[in-house]
Amino acid sequence: MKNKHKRYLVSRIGVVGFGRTGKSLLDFLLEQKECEHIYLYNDTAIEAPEETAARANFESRGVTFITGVSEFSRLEEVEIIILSPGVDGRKERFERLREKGIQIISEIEFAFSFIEAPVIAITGTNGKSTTVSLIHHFLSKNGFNSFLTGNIGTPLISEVKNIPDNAVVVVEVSSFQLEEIAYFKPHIAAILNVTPDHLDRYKSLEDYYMAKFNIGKNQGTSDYLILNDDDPYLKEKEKHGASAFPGAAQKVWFSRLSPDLTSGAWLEGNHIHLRVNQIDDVISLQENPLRGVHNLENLLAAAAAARLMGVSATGIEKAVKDFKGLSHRMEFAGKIGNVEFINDSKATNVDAALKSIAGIDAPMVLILGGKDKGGDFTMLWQTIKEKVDHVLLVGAAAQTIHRQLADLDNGQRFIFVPDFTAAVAEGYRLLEKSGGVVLLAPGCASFDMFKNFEHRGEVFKEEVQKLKGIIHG
Ligand code: UMA
Ligand code: ADP
Repeated sequence: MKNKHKRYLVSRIGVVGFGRTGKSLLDFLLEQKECEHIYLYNDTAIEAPEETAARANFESRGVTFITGVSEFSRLEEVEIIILSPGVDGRKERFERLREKGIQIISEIEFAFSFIEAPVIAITGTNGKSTTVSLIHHFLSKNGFNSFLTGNIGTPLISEVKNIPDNAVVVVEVSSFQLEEIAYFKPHIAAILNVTPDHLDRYKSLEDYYMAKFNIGKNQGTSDYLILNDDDPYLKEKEKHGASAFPGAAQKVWFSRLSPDLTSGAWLEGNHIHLRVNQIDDVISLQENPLRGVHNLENLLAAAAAARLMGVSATGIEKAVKDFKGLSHRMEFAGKIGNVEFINDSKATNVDAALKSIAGIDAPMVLILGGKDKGGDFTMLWQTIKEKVDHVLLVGAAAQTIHRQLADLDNGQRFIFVPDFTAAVAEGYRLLEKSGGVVLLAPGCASFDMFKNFEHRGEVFKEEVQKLKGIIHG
């Protein structure tokens, strides 16, 4: 680990947010022993027993805690503030701090200043976790020392001290993490897609997309930016020529739908055709274990990134075969008779749900609903009409979704269910005779009924197993 710039280890530093990111930042700063005063600010009081224990531990090591919005102005005492991703640094209260000369950066910006190894950074509305996991797998299986971190669950800063210069860092980055970057410069970056999401945080879609485009802003001509040729917004941007995407990286386009790309990565039947740096390669997907059309897009982007990093096409092809899909993404959740249950709890926005539905060809019952993030459910209208026999509506957004899709309802397609026990039982009942798939692709966040999307997926799987027990005795 090096400190390339030395710029961020100042005497008085502030960390905002006492979640995974905040705690990892505090650990790191304390180990460095370079900052004289370390402050932790959190909007809400820290009260849960495991949290108070963590707080006491950090306090005993010299961290000053500031909690409660009324105490926010005490952050004026610091020189630099590092934000957790969940904290919106464009709010007026942070603007006021900037006006006083305080620099505000995100955790990935801070962490990056200690990394010498090449960084592969992946963003996009959907498919980030799957794609970074694929890249990490392709690299690891082919002799690279790969580190998988970021929004997928482990803050980059928590890995920094373990990353030797000869490693490769594969980092999933969200738009939140990209908002406050200054020098963050991945060697290979990708924008997988941009579709509406997080409209509870962004004023407009353009705002949200621009945060994602930040990923390439510091890239130079020897770096690469991988982009989705099938994404209407990205394609439209491309028409603006050199100014379309910030930064100077070489663009590598991938496409599931256009076999006529002249370079980049595209699908030819059951193969990926790669043409990067004028070299052609073909990768067979004959033994691709991943379900769903969207995963073909993730495979195209991941194969391009791994190839650019120097993994051979044969190496990628071998690695595809034994990739274990991630939990809660098109995950097989059980089978009762001829009814299969699929857990895509991570489909937390409308476009993800759309892709999940599109990937299934069987009589289908869809479980939709949860905490609404401002999504436009009318986008599902056509696909539901074509592919879904019944929609089970659950959770806080159930009425909103029903209102938006009411035209589709001939009185039979939509059914309100109170919880996941009822959803699983009803899904089974509806398909018992014909056979088919009960798909959990909620198109919403989980926080109305669950701790997170993992919790929701686990409950779904448990309910399937319970029902199986009841039916098979
Ligand atoms: N807090 C404030 N003020 C605020 C917001 C939050 O004080 O305005 C405090 C909360 O009280 C809490 C802490 O900040 O104590 C939580 O910080 P956080 O929300 O940034 O959560 P972390 O635990 O640090 O997790 C973050 C990411 N969370 C978010 O982006 C919301 C995790 O992504 C990520 O895995 C983790 O860092 C490690 O990098 C989760 C996520 O939902 C999975 N991401 C979104 C997504 O994937 O759609 C972007
Ligand atoms: P992210 O980390 O961006 O949330 P994941 O790989 O965890 O992405 O996938 C989340 C959900 O998004 C999946 O459950 C699936 O429904 C959907 N999805 C995955 N890849 C794509 C893609 N390339 N395009 C659209 N939807 C996708």
